[in-house]
Amino acid sequence: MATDLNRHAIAGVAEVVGGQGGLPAVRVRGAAAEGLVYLHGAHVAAWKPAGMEEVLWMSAKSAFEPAKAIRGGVPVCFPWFGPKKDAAVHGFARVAVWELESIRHAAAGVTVALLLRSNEVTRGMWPGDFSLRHRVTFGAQLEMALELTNTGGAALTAEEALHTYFAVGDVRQARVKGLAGVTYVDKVDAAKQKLQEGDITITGETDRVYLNTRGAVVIEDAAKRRRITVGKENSLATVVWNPWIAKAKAMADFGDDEWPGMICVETCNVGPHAVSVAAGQTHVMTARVGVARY
Ligand code: TA6
Repeated sequence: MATDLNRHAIAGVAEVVGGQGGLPAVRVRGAAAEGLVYLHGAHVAAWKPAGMEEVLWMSAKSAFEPAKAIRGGVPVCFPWFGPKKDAAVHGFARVAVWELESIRHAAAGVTVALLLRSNEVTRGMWPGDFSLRHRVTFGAQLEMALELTNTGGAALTAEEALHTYFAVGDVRQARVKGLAGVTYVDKVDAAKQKLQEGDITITGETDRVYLNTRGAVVIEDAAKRRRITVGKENSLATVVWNPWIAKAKAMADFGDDEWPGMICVETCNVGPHAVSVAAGQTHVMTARVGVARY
């Protein structure tokens, strides 16, 4: 399979390889960055800008199996977010096999485009007719554009999230800046709505959906002395998550001692911000990640 897909390869820059579990993935080794994205779930699993350490976190316990989501990197959550009766948590997109549409090499970096289209299987789980393109550019920045086109005859409404796991030296020393004054749903306190005062610090299980926020967020990682900036376009919600001790222990694909090394900052349109797309229209949600030492 990888050899057939290598018609898209760019010599010395991008090739399709057998990744973990034998799952096909595009490995990028560009001048500006290295990266890896699986066709399974269009799942970005690595991004390492030149001269920097890896920015994305991956669990050493992650499964790499067709029916399971990869733990870490950037799960694509669509067309729903969170649990759903008799269906996969966070939707079916992250456990589907996406088509490799193209690989392009330009000044900004190497862009890999993957495509998921509705079919009778997806319609059995969710009625929308759609094409979903995940356009990932591995460069000095990591840019991820999720392009949702309504290919049906009626409006559709969907939730979507780029559920990004960032690597930090110690989450207990990290701060998340940029959400002060924003209202959030606290999912570890009966979904109460609260107001964020100052920077976010992680002192226990943290699972918050920040509402009506378009701004960039900065993860200040004191342990690694680096700042990760997460900018976005056409996204009205940002989720911040760390499972802490008990929840990490409860997940088979998450090492008991891994939780201090990660934090999720998720670019999304979920809950009241689910996106509605008219027939024939396209909505593009973009996340743009940068990293710098300080
Ligand atoms: O985005 C945070 C969250 O919704 C948490 O509630 C937690 O469930 C996390 O996603 C991971 O979900 P997953 O299905 O990947 O284990």
